[in-house]
Amino acid sequence: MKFKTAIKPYHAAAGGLGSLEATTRFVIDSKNALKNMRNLLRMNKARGFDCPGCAWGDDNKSTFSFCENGAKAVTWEATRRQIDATFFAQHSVTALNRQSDYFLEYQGRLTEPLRYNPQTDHYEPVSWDDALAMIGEHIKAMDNPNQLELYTSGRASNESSWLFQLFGRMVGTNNFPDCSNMCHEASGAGLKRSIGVGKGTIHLADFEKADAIFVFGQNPGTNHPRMLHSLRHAADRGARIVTFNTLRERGLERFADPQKPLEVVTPMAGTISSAYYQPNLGGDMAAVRGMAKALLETQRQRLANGEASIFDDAFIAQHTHGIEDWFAQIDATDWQTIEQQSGLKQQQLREAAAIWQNAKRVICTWAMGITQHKHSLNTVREITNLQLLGGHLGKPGAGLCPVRGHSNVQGNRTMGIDEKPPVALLDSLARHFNFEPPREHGHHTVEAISAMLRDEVKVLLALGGNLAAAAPDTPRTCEALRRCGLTVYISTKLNRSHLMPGKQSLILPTLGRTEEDMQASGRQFITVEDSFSMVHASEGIGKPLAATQRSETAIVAGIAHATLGSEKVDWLALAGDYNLIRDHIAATIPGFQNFNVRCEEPGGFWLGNAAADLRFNTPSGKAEFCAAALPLSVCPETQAPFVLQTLRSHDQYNTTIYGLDDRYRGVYGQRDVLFMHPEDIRALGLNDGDRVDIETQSTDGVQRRVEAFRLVAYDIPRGNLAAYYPETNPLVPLTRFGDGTGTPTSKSIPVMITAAHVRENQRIA
Ligand SMILES: Nc1nc2c(c(=O)[nH]1)N[C@H]1C(S)=C(S)[C@@H](COP(=O)(O)OP(=O)(O)OC[C@H]3O[C@@H](n4cnc5c(=O)[nH]c(N)nc54)[C@H](O)[C@@H]3O)O[C@H]1N2
Ligand SMILES: Nc1nc2c(c(=O)[nH]1)N[C@H]1C(S)=C(S)[C@@H](COP(=O)(O)OP(=O)(O)OC[C@H]3O[C@@H](n4cnc5c(=O)[nH]c(N)nc54)[C@H](O)[C@@H]3O)O[C@H]1N2
Ligand SMILES: [Mo]
Repeated sequence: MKFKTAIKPYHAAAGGLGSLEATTRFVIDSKNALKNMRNLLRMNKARGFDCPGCAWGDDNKSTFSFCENGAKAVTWEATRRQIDATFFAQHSVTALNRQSDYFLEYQGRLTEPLRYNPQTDHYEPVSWDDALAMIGEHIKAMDNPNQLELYTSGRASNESSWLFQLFGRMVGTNNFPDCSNMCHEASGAGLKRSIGVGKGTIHLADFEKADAIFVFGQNPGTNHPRMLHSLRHAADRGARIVTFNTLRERGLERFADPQKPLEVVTPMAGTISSAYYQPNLGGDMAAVRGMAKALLETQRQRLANGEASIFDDAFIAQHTHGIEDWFAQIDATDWQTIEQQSGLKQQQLREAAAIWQNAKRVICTWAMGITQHKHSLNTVREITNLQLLGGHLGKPGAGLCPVRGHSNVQGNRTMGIDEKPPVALLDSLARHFNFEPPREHGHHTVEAISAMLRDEVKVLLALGGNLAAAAPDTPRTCEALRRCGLTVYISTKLNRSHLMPGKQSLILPTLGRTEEDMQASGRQFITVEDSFSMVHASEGIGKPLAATQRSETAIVAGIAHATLGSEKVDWLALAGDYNLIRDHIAATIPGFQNFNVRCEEPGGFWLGNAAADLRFNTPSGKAEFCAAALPLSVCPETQAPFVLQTLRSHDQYNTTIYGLDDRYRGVYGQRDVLFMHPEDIRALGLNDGDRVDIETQSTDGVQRRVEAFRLVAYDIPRGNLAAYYPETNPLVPLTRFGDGTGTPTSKSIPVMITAAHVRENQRIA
């Protein structure tokens, strides 16, 4: 495949005509244009399927609620291209491994179960019965239940993930590594400690009432495009949008609604951010501390002058604990450290603090720019501190909003995909099913990979996802996967992980969310939970490509039946009627009483959030201020000249690469680029467009290096760099992860840059 490469700064607003053009191009390329147009019209509607893109909520008001990247997700899944045994007979695993991630998924949908043959190095067809029996035998042959790892990627439904955790626990393990371990773990863990629930506290409608919205470390123009509608409406009615982002991101500057014809054809785009700050990578905790310091200074002056308080003193007194310790910590933090770590001037932080102070209702949102650092947990807690100070919790138009990634990643955790399960969950499973679930904590993703490297993993079951490309330290992760006894991938499309087979390996082809799911009792729907704790039904409409594809729920039930039989649970009956699974969920998971009945509610039902009701499940029974000191440095342990973040382009969904453009950043036809400040390029004696090698500054003796990336001069603070994930995952050490989270530090990698000795024409596109 040949692509035309170019670097051309994008001057239009995000959304608009560019977005419509791209949507049309993807729908047509899917080879299924008519069906996909119909799909898009049914998406996120009362009787349709939930968008398999991001976890943003639906307002259920607009009749035409999809975005460009949701359209890509749907058309990518609902393609007519397919691969079967003939394809795998033609291509060995070694040969496929030379292809790009884009090539692998572009080949189309997996349609039949496949088994790896190590003698021939090819995947070969296997019957469902043989595949499931083989998994059951491998699991039964383990000498310890913790030799099993059950990985979940956040697209899996509530029904399939609930069944998956029950199965794992009945085998006897809590080894549930999941994509969330690499994603929003710091949000869950930080919020849990501060306010007693690890979820956001707001409703989608709160965006209509906020006076100020602070957006930390996220790029909604690409990753949550429907969020731009909420931000745009808020900005239009005069709310202040304050952005903290290391990069200048187009979507956070200007946005034209692609669903409003006038905005598409005229320059009617709206400004999003009224203030835009570009902190150093990892500098947000210092930035928020600086805002708090400015506010505390103002407060003291006002009180000395006999003026009114700028804090919500009644809220603080009634609902919080520990503010004095935090104030002492603020006093102990000097402006010099704040400026040095955040990379922002005292004046800028005072300005941001003034916006906060003048707003009656404040929302803070954040994503990976906050959660993928060493000190992420404390950064989430510092943002929470700020919100508590103003009583911005439990009232309309205010609150905390970690913007989740995968469309059901929050639901997976609610269903018990958790390597550190709450005792109450285990107790209720024990009661309801009359068995003794394991009590010791299991492995998170990095621990699971380490266990594989120690040859401790006999069976890896992967409910979706692509560990080989998504996890850090690519060569070591790939080696880890190859060391497993049996790897089992429940997948829609071919990906890198399948090409890193364990000693034995199976690929099980699954239906996607857009497709009709027929079981013994008839047509089924599944449920998902969005970032706002709204649970709703999703029903696929497309005809499956092949009768040999099975639903995720049916596959999990089949594995469980082959391993455990039907003595304690009639797994196959559950797969025959998902209402039965939902009855068990209602009986074992809090908030799901009457689940089946409530699935009928248009737009779904709200799970509730104790903290939003000002009930705090913390040791003090109140919201806890966190008095943590700033980290010693934003990228600890090393003195590297540069800090690199790994992020998403506009044409990708995590490890799924839809295309090679990153329109809003002006990159076309290529992904091996490195964004750098023009002065830094000059200081290295290089030019925009030169090729460089990137090497991680090592603290463990392992060399981590990628080669021949093209320099792109960009609006980014000096000393900070950005490049795309997953191409740069070989640079992310497995051994460096967030304190208290285990999340790889994908947004703060200490690196060195050297000129590459490769000429442009020697490179393969
Ligand atoms: N189309 C599409 N949608 C997606 C995804 C996708 O790949 N494609 N992925 C889904 C998933 S799983 C997730 S988790 C989300 C991810 O959503 P995002 O978090 O928006 O994803 P990233 O591309 O990692 O972007 C990180 C953003 O934070 C900024 N940033 C990085 N480090 C820092 C920092 O230290 N401080 C500050 N202030 N800013 C920083 C970057 O410049 C960038 O704008 O999106 C979900 N939605
Ligand atoms: N360097 C770096 N690494 C990162 C990140 C980063 O920002 N930088 N981000 C991290 C984050 S936030 C996340 S969430 C993880 C993502 O990690 P994963 O969730 O493991 O990866 P995905 O790329 O989302 O998984 C894509 C695969 O899922 C399968 N799939 C797609 N749809 C379905 C479905 O409906 N059912 C099933 N069973 N399978 C399906 C397809 O086969 C596809 O190839 O990556 C993390 N890794
Ligand atoms: Mo994520």
